[in-house]
Amino acid sequence: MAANAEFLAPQCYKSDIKPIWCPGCGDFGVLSSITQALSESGLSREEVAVVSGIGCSSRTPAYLSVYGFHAVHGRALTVATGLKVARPELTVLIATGDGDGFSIGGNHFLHACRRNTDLTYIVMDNQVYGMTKGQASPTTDPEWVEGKLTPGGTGMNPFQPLVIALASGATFIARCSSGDLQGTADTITAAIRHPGFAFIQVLSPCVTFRPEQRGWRKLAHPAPVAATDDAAQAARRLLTDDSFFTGVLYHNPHRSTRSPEPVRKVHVRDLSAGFQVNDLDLQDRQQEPAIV
Ligand SMILES: Cc1ncc(C[n+]2csc(CCOP(=O)(O)OP(=O)(O)O)c2C)c(N)n1
Ligand code: SF4
Ligand SMILES: [Mg+2]
Repeated sequence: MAANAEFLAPQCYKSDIKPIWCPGCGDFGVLSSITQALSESGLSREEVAVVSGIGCSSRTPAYLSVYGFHAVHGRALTVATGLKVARPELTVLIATGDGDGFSIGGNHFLHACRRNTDLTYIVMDNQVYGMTKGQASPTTDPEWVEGKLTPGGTGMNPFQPLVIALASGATFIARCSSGDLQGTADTITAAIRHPGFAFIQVLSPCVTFRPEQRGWRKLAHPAPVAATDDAAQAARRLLTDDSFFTGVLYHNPHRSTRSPEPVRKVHVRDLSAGFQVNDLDLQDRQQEPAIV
């Protein structure tokens, strides 16, 4: 807990807005785990920002009383990275979904892992686009035939977010189940403490478009071995696990994050000096043909 920090109960991090998620949606559990983790971390509301993209899961910032930013689809990580660089003293979390994070935002995922900026990236994975009413996402099983746009299944190899995070350079990789409130809260707390890019895939059922996912709660089970800091060992484990191992699966505290340079405060009137046109520029311009 930060020195002199006043203890805030999990409930204090919730806003007055009532979630409009479908009854039984896994995202309720993730919201509770986030507030529990913020309370356990002893952070004041002013010390935290939660950024999202677009989707049911991306509604999360509205339900919290910390700083929030609802970015455009697929761009949560870009906004969060910029925020962390400009305000390094803030604890920045990203709460988003598999469509937002791995499809339209997939490119940013790779480079956020490479940069290893000190962020906590929580992806509520329900293997579907919930908000737009049930299309396949990158993590969807290729044989799922209920998708509105893919009646014969996608036939495509599912995206493996944990393996991709490892290959791209993330230094903290975990999987949780939204049904395990305390386990997810503990993992988020550990991710907040980790000084680098922490990625958490939370299996969070979409009970409306993937009702069979209600069974995930029972399938999820703690990984039988502790987290490793050996990338080759982690790769072998991630490629062979049953997709329901939970807990921190890879943790490398040795690769340091690059701390952003302190932001230089420049007065607006001093900025104009950089834009002054000198005599040489003017002479060049006079010789340029006019553009009509
Ligand atoms: C540029 C753009 N393209 C498409 C959309 C439509 N859209 C809104 S949410 C969404 C998918 C969200 O899926 P996911 O991130 O998995 O969130 P979920 O609703 O499942 O939690 C899409 C395609 C959009 N809002 N903006
Ligand atoms: S559509 Fe699915 S993901 Fe969206 S709120 Fe309903 S259950 Fe949750
Ligand atoms: Mg989704």
